[in-house]
Amino acid sequence: MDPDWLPFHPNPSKPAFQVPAGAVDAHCHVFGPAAQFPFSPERKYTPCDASKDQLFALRDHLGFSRNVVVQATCHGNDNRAMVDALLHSQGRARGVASVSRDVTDDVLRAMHAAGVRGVRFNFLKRLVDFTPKEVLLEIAGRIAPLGWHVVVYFEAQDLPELWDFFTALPTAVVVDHMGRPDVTKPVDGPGFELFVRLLREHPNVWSKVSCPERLSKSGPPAYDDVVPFARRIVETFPDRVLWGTDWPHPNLKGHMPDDGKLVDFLPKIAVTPELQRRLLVDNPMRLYWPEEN
Ligand code: 0GY
Repeated sequence: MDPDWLPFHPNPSKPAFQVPAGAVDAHCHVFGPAAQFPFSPERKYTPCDASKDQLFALRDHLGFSRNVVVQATCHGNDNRAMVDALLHSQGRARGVASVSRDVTDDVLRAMHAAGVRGVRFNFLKRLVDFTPKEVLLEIAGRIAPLGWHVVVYFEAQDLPELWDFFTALPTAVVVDHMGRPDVTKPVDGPGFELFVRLLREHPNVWSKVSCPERLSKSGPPAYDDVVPFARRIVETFPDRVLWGTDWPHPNLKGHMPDDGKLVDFLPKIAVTPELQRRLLVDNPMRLYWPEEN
């Protein structure tokens, strides 16, 4: 099937910003190759193939040391492509899986051995069909004893309805892309304030400050309208923020970012070497490679 979104940038620039030694790209994906790892029949979009070798080449090109490979909806609950990437990473990749309530303990243990450290719950109606909250809570209860966390992806307008569910989760909770704020609204307005309150009142909640290319209305390469939002989260919660490229930028309409320019966005949202080290090294290492701390 032809891809129904843009192909990833064929030749990303070399970033001007040099990431600190040991930096982790904590949100990226692998897709297919479809001939080996077919996409889910229930998927809402069909991506391009984006292989582990291409991901590892990008990691090296951008100056990163490690990856966190996040299961995306186009592969459903079939985690084989992601796990295959972890197994071929020489310990330099960890993963976040999607599972159903009938996943067996043996499968969870095998994924743990491969490097999986979390499950992802996706609440975007354009990406997934509805799963009852009690099913998700049951899954969270199953993965908690493994020391895993839950990654959640939702849109800002759904936070009030999801609040009680998120705050009942028994694990660390990592929010994708700052809960997708409306960046045309004030950074200190009620919408984003609610998200800040979630992190302030719940020390187990973390945020990825990634994906300016999805959130921006002012557009590339500066993504200026996203800066105050990401900067506020980085400076208020410096020990609970993560960043990732989101390569290969699935399901992105409009423009395809140059990954080198995305890396050059980093010093605008983490403005000191100390904040940059926490965001790119200390925090992801604590969550995904705690045994090395
Ligand atoms: C992302 C964003 C998107 C896609 C998915 O799992 C997915 O399919 O997360 C999106 O469409 O906003 O983080 O990869």
